Amino acid sequence: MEKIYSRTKLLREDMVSGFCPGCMHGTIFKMIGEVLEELHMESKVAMVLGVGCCGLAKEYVTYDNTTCPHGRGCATATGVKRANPETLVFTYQGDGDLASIGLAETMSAANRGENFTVIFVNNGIYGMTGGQLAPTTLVGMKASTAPKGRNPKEHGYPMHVCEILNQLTAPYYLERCSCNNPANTRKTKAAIKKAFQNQIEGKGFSLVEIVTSCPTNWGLDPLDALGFLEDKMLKEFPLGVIRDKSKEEA
Ligand SMILES: Cc1ncc(C[n+]2csc(CCOP(=O)(O)OP(=O)(O)O)c2C)c(N)n1
Repeated sequence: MEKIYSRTKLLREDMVSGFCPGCMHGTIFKMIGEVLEELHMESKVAMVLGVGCCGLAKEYVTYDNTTCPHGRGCATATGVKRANPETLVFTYQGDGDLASIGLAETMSAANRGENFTVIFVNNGIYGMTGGQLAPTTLVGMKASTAPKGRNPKEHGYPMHVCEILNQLTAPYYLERCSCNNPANTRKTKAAIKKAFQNQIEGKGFSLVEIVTSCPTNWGLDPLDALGFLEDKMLKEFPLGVIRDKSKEEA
């Protein structure tokens, strides 16, 4: 019989997923592992982890990684990449990490066009610490720090990271994806691969935003959370390529 699928070797075999039902981190780690194998970068990669559920990736992967203080992913990745230009460096960060406490680091690294990749997992909430309001929380969406829902007068509006970074000159590639269905999951994998290839070719800063669900902190079961993601999150955060400088070069 023809073998049509092999599990990526870049995920530990002795670990069982500890993520909540309906969480999409496991799917994303799997795709990252597959892409690294397809690009033959298994031994030439360094992942820089944010703090939060995202940071739990270190428990599951077999490749080099480091965790940095909350929000400092892009600052740390700048150092790792500049010191090791041949290494494929990427950050893996949540919305609280990247867009709240780490906004300055993210903007500054993007503005400098640093040659690394950012995987930005947007679940609209602070996951690990119990569902506090994040910069990406939707208007009206409840959070533990906004029990009546996000009120723009008090909390401002959801922040669109890709669109904000698109105001800068330097970023090379910005795409927003999701893992809500198989077709979009495949597109996410293609976006991650493209972002890594850009880095290998020395093109500069790429960011792939992945809109995901957090059933536990949204207070929904996994299926309802998927419905919320599709009906509400993807309306606020429409999927697609926001910038691709390779198209301008062509
Ligand atoms: C300097 C600092 N401030 C606050 C915290 C507490 N903290 C840990 S994880 C987290 C939120 C993470 O949320 P997010 O980045 O959205 O990631 P997720 O858990 O949703 O993947 C916070 C505030 C910390 N560890 N360090």
